[in-house]
Amino acid sequence: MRQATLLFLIQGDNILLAMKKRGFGEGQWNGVGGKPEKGETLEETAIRECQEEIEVTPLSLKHMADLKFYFPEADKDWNQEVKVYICHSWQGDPAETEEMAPKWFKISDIPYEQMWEDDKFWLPKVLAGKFAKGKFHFDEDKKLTRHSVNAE
Ligand code: 6U4
Repeated sequence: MRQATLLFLIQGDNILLAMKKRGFGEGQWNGVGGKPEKGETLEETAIRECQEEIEVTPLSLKHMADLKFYFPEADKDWNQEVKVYICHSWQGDPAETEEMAPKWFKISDIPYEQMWEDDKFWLPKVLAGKFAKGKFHFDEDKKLTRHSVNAE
């Protein structure tokens, strides 16, 4: 299964989400991230994708979740195992790029209805400081059909 990263900047009671302007998850708010390049560790991927997508360089990463996403059309290579990181210190100010448009939200006001449907099941746990492990199955319309989440 292919691997990918997802990273959220956190500042006090605020979380940085970014609107995906193209590609997988287009039109939804999410963290920043993507697939590793050859020879890269996943932490390096998380840092590079953050630089590329919102022009911010993370200075510290905390690994907070391991999520597996399954889609029915295996040939499309959408199935992925995603490592989620949060970041409390970084260099640079979030800026819009071709791929993503960043925006700060109150943690109490996260727009779950405009995000991947799985997010509401695991992101609150991560934001409460728990490490989450989850499996999520989607149908052809990218609707969630079943899931399981463990958090400790
Ligand atoms: P490229 O090759 O850059 O065009 P792109 O279509 O931008 O690919 P990719 O694979 O780089 O997408 O990144 C997908 C991003 O979406 C990763 O950060 C992981 C994240 N992601 C995938 N499925 C998700 C899901 N169900 N819930 C979620 N994030 C998901 O919150």
